[in-house]
Amino acid sequence: MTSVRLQVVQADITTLAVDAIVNAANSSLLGGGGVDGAIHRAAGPGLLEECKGLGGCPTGQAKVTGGHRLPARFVIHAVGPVWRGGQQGEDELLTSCYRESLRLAEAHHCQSVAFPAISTGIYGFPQDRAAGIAFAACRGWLATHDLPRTITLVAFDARALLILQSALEKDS
Ligand code: AR6
Repeated sequence: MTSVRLQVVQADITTLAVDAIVNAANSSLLGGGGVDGAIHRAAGPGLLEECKGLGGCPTGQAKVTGGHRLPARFVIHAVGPVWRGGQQGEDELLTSCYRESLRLAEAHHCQSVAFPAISTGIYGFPQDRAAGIAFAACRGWLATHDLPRTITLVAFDARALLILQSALEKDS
């Protein structure tokens, strides 16, 4: 039964006491605005110091650091695609972000992981399309893997929550 392993909440992801939170990073991994800025502010300067040693990350891939001052033990920094109209491999790259993040979560024995809506802010990916991709990628993973046990998709505001809830209903 995968349904209880996948949930939607409205929250500031930096407050969640899960094993790993995912960051919607850019390929420098050196911080930015949106959820990336919020995570770096909440984690403190040690996170940037650790990120400096990672050598960046290509789009569609992810790298892991400690959580520093966050309640989460790990931060998985995933680099989503910039939306360029949908014909530049954006869907596949976004799917890859989720799968690579889950692969890292599993490798670090994470029981619980929380994702923001990667690429749907500054990178301009349409929110409903991104929600469908997120659910498909997470369900596909959960069907064949025991870890992480639970995945939380985090909506930052009420509109994002409605979009994720309607994608969850369509998908289940
Ligand atoms: N908790 C949960 N979700 C959040 C939070 C938060 N504290 N803050 C924002 N969101 P974005 P992107 C939501 O723009 O589109 C950065 O500069 C937000 O409402 O953070 O992947 C990076 O360095 C939206 O739904 O990420 C990159 O340069 C979602 O998180 C670039 O932005 C993603 O929005 C990445 O752009």
